[in-house]
Amino acid sequence: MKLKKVLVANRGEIAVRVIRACRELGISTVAIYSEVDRESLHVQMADEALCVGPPAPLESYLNMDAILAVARKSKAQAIHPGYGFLAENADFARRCEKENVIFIGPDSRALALVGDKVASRVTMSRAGIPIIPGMKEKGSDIGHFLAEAEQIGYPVLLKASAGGGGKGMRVIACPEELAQAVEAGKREAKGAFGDESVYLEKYLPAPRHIEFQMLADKEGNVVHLFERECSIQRRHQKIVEEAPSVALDDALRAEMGEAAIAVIKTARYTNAGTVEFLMDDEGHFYFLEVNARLQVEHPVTELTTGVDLVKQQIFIASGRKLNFQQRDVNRFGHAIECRIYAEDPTNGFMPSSGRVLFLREPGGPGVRHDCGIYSGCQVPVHYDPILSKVIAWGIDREEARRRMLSALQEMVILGIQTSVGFLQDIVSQPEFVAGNTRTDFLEKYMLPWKQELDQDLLEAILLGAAVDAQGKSRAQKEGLPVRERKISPWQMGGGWRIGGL
Ligand code: MV4
Repeated sequence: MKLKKVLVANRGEIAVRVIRACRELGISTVAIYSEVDRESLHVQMADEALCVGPPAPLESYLNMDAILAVARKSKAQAIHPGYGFLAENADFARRCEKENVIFIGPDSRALALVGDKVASRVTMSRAGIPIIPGMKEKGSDIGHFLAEAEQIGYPVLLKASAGGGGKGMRVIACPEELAQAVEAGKREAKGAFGDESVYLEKYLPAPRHIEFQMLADKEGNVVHLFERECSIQRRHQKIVEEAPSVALDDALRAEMGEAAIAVIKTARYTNAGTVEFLMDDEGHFYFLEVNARLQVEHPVTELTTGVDLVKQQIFIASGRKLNFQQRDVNRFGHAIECRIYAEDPTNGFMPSSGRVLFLREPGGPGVRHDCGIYSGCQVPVHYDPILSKVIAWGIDREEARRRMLSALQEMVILGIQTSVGFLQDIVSQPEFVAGNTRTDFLEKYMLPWKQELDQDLLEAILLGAAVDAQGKSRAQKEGLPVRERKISPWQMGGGWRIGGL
């Protein structure tokens, strides 16, 4: 079936990314937005846009009734959920199935299976896929946990079965710590996922996080598009990702790729997905979980394989067979992605919000900028603070890294705090240059962090302040009110509106 209209159930840079893919395919798009996102970039870029509610995510981007009502009203045939929000929600996928709207993602059955960590550990282990040693059922009473921990061997890691992304995780070093950790973990899991089931795994110190990008059509054809390494994370938020991983050779890559295909086939999973593994320094790898969505870091795979993942998602959802096989998939060069967050790395990564007074986007050979903001836009406090992603491609890792550094140096965002300076420092670290990117990278080499005020940065700040002051004094001279929203060319540059919006 050829899709004519797709509802994009997300905001920010990923909504923009999906809208672009649709436009390229001649599919018209319907954006949804909350009351604070009326002027957001994704709203401006879509063909139609409808408000789904107040700023709180539960009342807007997570509001299934409102979103499905927009789908009906706009006659959209399919919904692309992006990442986060409803992307991995089996109930939402089921509701779409009931209402005959295509959910661009796996079906509700596959979503429910991969969303249950214990169930997928059992399923994958039966299929011969290596899993981290540990429990294959949800823990019951404290005696049960104690016996299992004894068998696994301390330290153990407590995880939420409904979780993912590290929420509710606790390292337990000895039996004395167990009871309290289990109680706290259950409470946290209940609060975060509405499900208090927890279980224990062997704790692996400082593993590498390696994930395989997968595509599976509805006829059972499955391919992998090689791996990404995403070991540089802060509180389970990835910050820098790359492809390929420096830790794999071709033999290990092929072996893990085979295992990843087996995971997807075992789960009878369709559409785009990611199979996550943890790997220790001896090259032992273990299946961790399936991420049932388009991932934030998908562009590093796109730049190294040439496959447009969003277009593939749309093709698969419309029932098309994959038009290439595993042997047709090639890798070329190296890609690195840095996530630009609205947060203050000098102040505990406090989220920053407000008006973007000025944006200069990075460019040049091999540089891609997936961006959800513009000069003059408002960054609300209510959502994930990701503003944009800079992705650099090079013939090898060092060329990609230098292009990344250059791109981050070009980039200017005035008006809010961002992670741009912090990222410049990460990709300049000797340990990053050497590829020593374990999950403990940030705490080991980067924290606490202070911005070094070099001459260029100082000049940029002074220029910004001067221009702002000039705008204010002119406003005063001309008898205009000096408002809280400061008058400056930065703001005027972005203060335009598209007619009708
Ligand atoms: C682990 C682990 C060590 N041992 N499991 C973090 C997020 C979630 N998806 C799984 N995570 C981990 N699971 C065992 N048995 C360490 C982590 C982990 C981690 C994994 C990948 C990247 C960054 C990380 C940071 C802290 C902990």
